[in-house]
Amino acid sequence: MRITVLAGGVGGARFVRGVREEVARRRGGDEITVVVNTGDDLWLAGVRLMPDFDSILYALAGVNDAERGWGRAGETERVAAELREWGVGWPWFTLGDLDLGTHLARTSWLRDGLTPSQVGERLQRRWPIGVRLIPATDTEVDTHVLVDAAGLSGAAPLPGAPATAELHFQEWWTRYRAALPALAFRQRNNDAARPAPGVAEAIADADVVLIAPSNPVVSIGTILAIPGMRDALAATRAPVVGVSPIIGGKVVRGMADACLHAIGVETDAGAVARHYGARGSGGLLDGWLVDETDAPAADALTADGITTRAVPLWMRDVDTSAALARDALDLAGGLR
Ligand code: GDP
Ligand code: FO1
Ligand code: CA
Repeated sequence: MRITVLAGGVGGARFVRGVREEVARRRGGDEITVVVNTGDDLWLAGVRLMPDFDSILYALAGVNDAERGWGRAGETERVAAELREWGVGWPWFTLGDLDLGTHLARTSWLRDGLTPSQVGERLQRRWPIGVRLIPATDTEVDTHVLVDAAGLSGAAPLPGAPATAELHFQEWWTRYRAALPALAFRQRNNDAARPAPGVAEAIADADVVLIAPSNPVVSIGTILAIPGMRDALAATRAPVVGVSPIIGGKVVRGMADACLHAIGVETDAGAVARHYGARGSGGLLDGWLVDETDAPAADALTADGITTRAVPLWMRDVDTSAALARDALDLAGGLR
């Protein structure tokens, strides 16, 4: 069976680890392709970072810092301390020493002329992670956040200065912790973007497409916004099943609530499903998993064309992640 997953960083990594585990327990041999969000990517201190790609790569290789959710286990920060002294990069954004090795390798290969997806292939050669990771696009579409300029740190705005400002998503999140209300999210250069080689094929040829419980706006939304992506998802014969990142009206971690608020969607498992939409009416989803605490939403969603089941959604360890993957695959199996 060919399983294609759309995913962001931490929620994506936990879910994909579960899919890999569930496939191995069944019988193995299934092909898992993960289309990874690239909206969080950035240039910093002369190197290219791909945070969601690296989060999944490190987690599947078992070399991630599980507590923090990003970067490497056993990390040191000697280079970051030097960069701060030089005033290079962002003082609130730490590039760990081991992690910097990845960014230097990636940047070096990009400068040799490789595309981000080719670089991604090379990075995966180091560890036998058992799945294929592909950045959603090879075009740089870094997400920027439009905010009210009055909320920014620093001097008071000059008379006549623009009332709004655009920050890189990473500045909005790591510097301001999403406390500045987002007026809009913009992916620079998105019109010129196309799905990376292999992405449209992985969707078209899939037996099942899974939408990880990732941020619906800046992870999944960013993938879906790439021209050609929605058409590929609409055309596939595979059922498309999503998992809610919202449990009991709350995010499990991260800033999805602030992102959803910015686009006028309630932080609620049913509201996220309706935002994605039923495939039968031009949307994304055939099936949707909500947590047992959100079971009351299931019947109405099913009636609206999104077959919804309530199952335990907390991914506490590899067993609970695998159980969630099994529930998603079972739901998809019933929809095929
Ligand atoms: P990011 O790129 O690191 O922000 O990670 P993703 O976009 O892949 O996922 C972020 C989302 O994962 C957040 O909205 C969380 O609510 C969700 N999430 C994290 N852990 C869990 C979990 O155990 N279960 C579910 N259902 N969602 C989770
Ligand atoms: N998140 C932080 O909150 N602070 C950091 O200093 C930080 C550094 C960092 C470096 C490399 C990397 O791949 C990710 C890093 N992150 C950091 C995580 C990242 O900002 C976001 O959590 C994700 O992009 C959101 O998905
Ligand atoms: Ca992310």
